[in-house]
Amino acid sequence: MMIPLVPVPEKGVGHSFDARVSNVRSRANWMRLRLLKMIVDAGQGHPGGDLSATDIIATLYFDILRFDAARPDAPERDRFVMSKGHCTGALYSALAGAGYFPEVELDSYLQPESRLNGHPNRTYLPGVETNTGPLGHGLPVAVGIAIAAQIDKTDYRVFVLTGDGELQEGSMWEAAMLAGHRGLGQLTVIVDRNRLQQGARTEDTNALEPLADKWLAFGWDVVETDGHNHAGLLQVFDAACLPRSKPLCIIANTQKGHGVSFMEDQASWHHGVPNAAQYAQAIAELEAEMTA
Ligand SMILES: Cc1ncc(C[n+]2csc(CCOP(=O)(O)OP(=O)(O)O)c2C)c(N)n1
Ligand SMILES: [Mg+2]
Repeated sequence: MMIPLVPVPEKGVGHSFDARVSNVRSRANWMRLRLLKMIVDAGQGHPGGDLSATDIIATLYFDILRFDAARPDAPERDRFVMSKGHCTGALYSALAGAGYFPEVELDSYLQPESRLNGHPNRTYLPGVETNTGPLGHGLPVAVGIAIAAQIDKTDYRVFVLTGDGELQEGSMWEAAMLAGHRGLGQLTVIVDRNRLQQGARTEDTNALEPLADKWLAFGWDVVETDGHNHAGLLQVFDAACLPRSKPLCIIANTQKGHGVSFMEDQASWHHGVPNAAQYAQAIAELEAEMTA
């Protein structure tokens, strides 16, 4: 099945707020359809975490981030680091939609010799900032990138998307402490707060709460938002792009599997592949969402 790119206005600047919301909404819906097809075709994937992150990533790639897909190494580009590197369905569909490589290449997801590995690899694929997949690596690298920006007095921004289960890695807090100490105002972390990790709830496994207080104690600003509300995400990201003297943590309250009813808030869909009937239901639900 070919899922066409929805014709939408170009990125945020110069468009009304309503047009920006509508653009991100269309793109997120397209990403959901596209990443589910990738997972079904590949016979494997992480649909739960892909779908919880989709609205955040769509807002960044199709409105907020400044980049030129034809020049993926342009020094002035904003950086996006996918610290929750297992969610490549969401990342690759956004990169293809943003023009980093042809959409048709998404069909090679997880196939032998494909550039579209289960975990993103910057040496293979344009647009991938750093290799991730082992949890706890993306934020430390992003802090290094933001320190370089601070030293070089350049104005690019660094955005990092982390899972909430990923915050059980000690390396994340070591990096957070340094970012607070250095006052890395160009750095923004978004926590995909879906409250599930691989097989269980975060709070039953190794509780994170009070999560906002932890970031505050490490010298960060913190804001909480609904990670599926495109208008709210745009407002929070617009504010995040203003000059700051501290790093910012956005706790985005999300739902694993969001947008596909039988996957929502189910640990069992961390991994998983819909069967034919489930896939048909998922497509029907997502298409209905766009015509609602
Ligand atoms: C260091 C490390 N340990 C274990 C894993 C296996 N693993 C992949 S995803 C995952 C759960 C991650 O949960 P979370 O960060 O909350 O991601 P999300 O809910 O967004 O999928 C685990 C344990 C890994 N990739 N890296
Ligand atoms: Mg999680």
